[in-house]
Amino acid sequence: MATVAGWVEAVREADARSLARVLSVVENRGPQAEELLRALFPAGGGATTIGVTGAPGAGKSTLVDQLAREYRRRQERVGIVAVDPTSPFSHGAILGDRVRMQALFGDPGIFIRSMATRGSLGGLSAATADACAVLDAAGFRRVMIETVGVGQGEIDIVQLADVVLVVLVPGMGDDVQTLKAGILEIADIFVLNKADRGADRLQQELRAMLGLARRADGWRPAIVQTVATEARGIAELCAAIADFESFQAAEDRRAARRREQWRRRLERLLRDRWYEAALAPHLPAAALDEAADAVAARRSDPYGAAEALIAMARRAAERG
Ligand SMILES: Nc1nc2c(ncn2[C@@H]2O[C@H](COP(=O)(O)OP(=O)(O)OP(=O)(O)O)[C@@H](O)[C@H]2O)c(=O)[nH]1
Ligand SMILES: [Mg+2]
Repeated sequence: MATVAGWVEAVREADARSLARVLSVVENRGPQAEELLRALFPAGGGATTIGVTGAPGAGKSTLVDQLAREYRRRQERVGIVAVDPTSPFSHGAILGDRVRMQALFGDPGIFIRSMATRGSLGGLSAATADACAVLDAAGFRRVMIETVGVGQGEIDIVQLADVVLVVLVPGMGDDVQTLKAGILEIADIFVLNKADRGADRLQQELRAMLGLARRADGWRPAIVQTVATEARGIAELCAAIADFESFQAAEDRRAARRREQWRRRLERLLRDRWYEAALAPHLPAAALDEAADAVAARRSDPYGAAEALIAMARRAAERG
């Protein structure tokens, strides 16, 4: 079955073991991965991709678990991609046990994939996007992505998700003042989890801060309090997600957001491809190292070094 046509068939049938194998092909970036993704692409686009990000330990996995179960109760098929760039060893523990058990014990409406941490964050984010594309093509109507909001992670989720949930926790250094500027802007919905510790003050502060900002699309991010461990606030969170989906459905906002996401991803793809096709083959293996040495020793500056490398590659290409 190790042909692309076979893989495509397996994705259509969406049985867990075949899906896992297909995702490994994609994740390992094997020679068939691109062909496979191209073959699957036309079947995608039907999923609502929900990104869940927040600080380590905020309760993201517990929330994803609860949301998944709520969507299952509503007969929606749920795919979950858990990205954990910080701890490659905790794969078994990434998701809450309940939904994992439900998947293990044969509910074909739930599929869970943990992304291994290999290579760069950039590579990881491409692999995550591709994993979501596979689950989308496999007919999961809700595809949830859990990422820890460190470094670039939370920004990448914006490039991928139709809906972004930012999970905050009261009294965990998540004071609104200390929130990184970027994270306020990416949230379509704020989830104040661990509300059993009292989240009213955080909610007030957040609301005050959001009142000052105005999003380009006019959406006012919802704020929902949850106690994920007790399934409290989950129905409200589903309702908030549905509200945002209705908002996006109007005036083709979702299409506009996706267009913008694809434009950026295409740009990145073009940059990579151009570098690989037009530049890298024409540079001697040592050229980049030598240039890095020179910049580190301050014998040249990075901009000059980049220009020099491009000129070197051009000359080599002209010589054929
Ligand atoms: N008191 C309280 N504890 C919670 C709540 N939600 C989750 N927790 C606990 O917080 C801890 C972390 O929960 P996780 O769901 O693993 O958090 P996470 O954000 O996925 O963590 P990482 O993936 O490691 O970043 C666990 O011990 C949960 O039981 C909540 O609403 N209230
Ligand atoms: Mg987690």
